[in-house]
Amino acid sequence: LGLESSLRSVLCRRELELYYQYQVGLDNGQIEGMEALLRWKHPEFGFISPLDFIPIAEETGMIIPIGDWVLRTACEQQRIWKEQGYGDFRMSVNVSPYQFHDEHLADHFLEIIAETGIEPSRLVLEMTESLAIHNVERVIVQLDKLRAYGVQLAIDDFGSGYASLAYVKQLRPSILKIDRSFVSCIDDMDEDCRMAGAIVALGKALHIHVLAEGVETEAQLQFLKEAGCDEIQGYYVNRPMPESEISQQLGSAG
Ligand code: G
Ligand code: G
Ligand code: MN
Ligand code: NA
Repeated sequence: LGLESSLRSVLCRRELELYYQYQVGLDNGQIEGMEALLRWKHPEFGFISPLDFIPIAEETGMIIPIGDWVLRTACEQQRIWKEQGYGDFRMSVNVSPYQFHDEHLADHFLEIIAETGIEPSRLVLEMTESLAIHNVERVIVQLDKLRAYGVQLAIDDFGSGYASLAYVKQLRPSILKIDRSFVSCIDDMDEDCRMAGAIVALGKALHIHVLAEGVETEAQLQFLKEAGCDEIQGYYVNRPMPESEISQQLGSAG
């Protein structure tokens, strides 16, 4: 209950911050995208993980203003980095299926996109395969509308949840993110690591970009590269970092 009431004032108290993590091309080593990852700096409890407060935000409806804040902040940041000459990489924003309960979500997102000046095709919405998608038809209508403007969809944690191939066919993602459970086991060369290769093959067959998340070792990187995976993201490349640190790195890489 304590968390719930402080979550209500989290935006006006400016306690939320976005961290960013690179998504790097395996063929060129370039930054192709950034994932925006939400952090809550609670004055009393310190950092609270989105795993702990997003479910409360979903139950209380706070996910709507918080989701809007995340989208606006991330899109603005993409435009700023582009203007600074740091690159025109994609910006990935995590969205909750609950946000799609609002049937005007697409129009609303398009407004935010227009206001921030990001090129719609540079925005990727990351959505986890989830049972919370009660009304798939409604989600598809919203996604189709956004897609008409060029906004991309990534299926997050792919392979770990409830996604069937029918779901992939319906939602038409442009990116599949291999769940990190299929990446961490590459080191052991056990059965599970064949899943990563299988998802890459699926992506190739369906012309969907494949990104492996949670890459922590050189061995994982090499395995994924040989499998033909398009991009990686993970501690091996960088930890999620605040805007100031990313800007510093981008500036000195120039
Ligand atoms: O970065 P971290 O490990 O703390 O993220 C934990 C989980 O929280 C991940 O599943 C991630 O997708 C989710 N998450 C991070 N940022 C956001 C956000 O802005 N919105 C939503 N809905 N989920 C997020
Ligand atoms: O579910 P989603 O993919 O949006 O969440 C990404 C989560 O994974 C974030 O919490 C982020 O901090 C975390 N993460 C990013 N890279 C790594 C990694 O290499 N290893 C592990 N264990 N977690 C990672
Ligand atoms: Mn994600
Ligand atoms: Na993920």
